[in-house]
Amino acid sequence: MRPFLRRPFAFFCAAFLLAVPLAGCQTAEETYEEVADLYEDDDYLAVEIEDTDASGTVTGVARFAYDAQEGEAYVQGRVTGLEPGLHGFHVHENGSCAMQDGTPAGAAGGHYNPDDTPHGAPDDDADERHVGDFGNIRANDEGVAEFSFSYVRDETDFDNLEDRAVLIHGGRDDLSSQPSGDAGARVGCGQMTDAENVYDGMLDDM
Ligand SMILES: [Cu+2]
Repeated sequence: MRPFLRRPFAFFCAAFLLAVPLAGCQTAEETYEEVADLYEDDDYLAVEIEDTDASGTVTGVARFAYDAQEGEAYVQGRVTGLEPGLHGFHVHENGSCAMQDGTPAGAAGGHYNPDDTPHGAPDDDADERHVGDFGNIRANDEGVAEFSFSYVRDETDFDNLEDRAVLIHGGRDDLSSQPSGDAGARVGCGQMTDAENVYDGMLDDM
């Protein structure tokens, strides 16, 4: 499954369901239910995103579930207080958002990259991207990013995301520059934890 296909298609179908009898929508609705199931119990990871410079502008929540059937990590989230446009979105090595050497969230370290592979796009082959590469999220004109996507990940790699930091950057990840996509400052950060530690109820309607 490629990013941004699964859920937006369900939205599309919902919007047109009343006007046009679309035979293909049955499948999309089933897929929607499948994804919702991933978040039914607390057996997934979640993160509360906070501003790294304590200005209080960037806040949000994201959750990561593993779809064993598809072999994919499924991600949903909502982050506000961003500049409009694309923002690099990664899992970094260390579960700390502390300032280090004058760098906000510097203590998070580099991208989570257990296999010592180059930085890449999140849907690149495993030897051409970091486990922590989740690409970009897009903020609208109001600075709100709502996202829902999935990427192929090994289940062990997924489990190892726990207790690491989820970072949102001020700029766009170009998905190729080494070692981290030239995505700019670390503007939002949070520690990946058990879902039961994070209130993510606002994502249930996504
Ligand atoms: Cu990053």
